[in-house]
Amino acid sequence: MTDVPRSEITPEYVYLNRRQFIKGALTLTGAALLAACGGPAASSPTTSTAPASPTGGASSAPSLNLPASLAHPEPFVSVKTDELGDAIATYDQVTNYNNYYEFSLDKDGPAKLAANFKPLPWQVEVTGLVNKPRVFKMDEILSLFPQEERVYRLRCVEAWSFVIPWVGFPLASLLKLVEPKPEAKFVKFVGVVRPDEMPGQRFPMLDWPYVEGLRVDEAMHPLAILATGMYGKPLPVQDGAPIRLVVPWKYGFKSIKAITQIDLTTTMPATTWVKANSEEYGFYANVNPKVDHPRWSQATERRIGTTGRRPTLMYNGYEKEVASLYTGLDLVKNY
Ligand SMILES: Nc1nc2c(c(=O)[nH]1)N[C@H]1C(S)=C(S)[C@@H](COP(=O)(O)O)O[C@H]1N2
Ligand SMILES: [Mo]
Repeated sequence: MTDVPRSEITPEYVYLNRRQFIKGALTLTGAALLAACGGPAASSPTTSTAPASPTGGASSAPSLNLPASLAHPEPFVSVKTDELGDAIATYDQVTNYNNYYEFSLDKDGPAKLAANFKPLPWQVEVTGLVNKPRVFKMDEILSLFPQEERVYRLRCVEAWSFVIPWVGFPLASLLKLVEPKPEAKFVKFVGVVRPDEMPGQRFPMLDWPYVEGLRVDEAMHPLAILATGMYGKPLPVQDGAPIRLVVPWKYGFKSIKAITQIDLTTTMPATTWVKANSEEYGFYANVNPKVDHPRWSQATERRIGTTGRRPTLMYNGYEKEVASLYTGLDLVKNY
């Protein structure tokens, strides 16, 4: 698989998901839909019917042809480390040590409670200051935006971290499709509210739904992705199924899970952790070893699965890529 560009590989789960969606559609509406969908595509999920990429043109349209090397239930990930040489965490580590207060305050709580949550069907509504407001169903998201793997560090504000192989697509691709108006300055993300399926939401430990936000220029940065998978599989419920934000240069709480709405606004959104405690959590939340949390140092961190502590990197190691977003900004005031 070394001669196949990674961006052209369809992860196993994208293939499996489409097959599931197609199977579901057939169950619902039978042969009529098969005809309406154009026959071969509906009956053979290995034939590509995906439209051209909204950003890259026809040449980067996703292919549904599953490479033989991926025709097995193994992780999509083909590298073992991040670009700094640090090991990717194991799937077990990443799926059993989570922050997801809709479920539980315990790190192993979300994994234990995940089975009651139904990530499909799902849709993401894009509203506010855009020329083309739109509701994206999950299968549309998977076919409109070529899915690619991104190996990123995730650094929680609590000073622990993981290296995670996400699968997803640039948030910018979706935003370009809906065409933000010039007056849009912020992007607000809204999480799901399902107290029946998420026991933590039966208690007001946070103000539900979970809300996060970015400036539009941050949201358009190519490192910011919407993740639909990890380790070449669909996102597990405890990691934000079926779709979550990943902004690798910011503390983990910015990377909101289970997104149902994306709203473009002129004013800075009131985000969950700022509302909960604005002394301790700011809107920017850029990883910064020199700006401590009021109750602990941010100079070092614990990489889960390893011993000892390691220095925290400015912008979580993505300084070269993102520092220019913050030229002239006082990083102490704008924590
Ligand atoms: N909806 C929602 N998103 C959330 C959270 C949450 O409680 N609810 N926790 C955040 C925090 S604090 C972190 S560190 C990351 C953890 O992501 P992971 O569990 O996939 O490692 O998710 C973030 N996204
Ligand atoms: Mo976090």
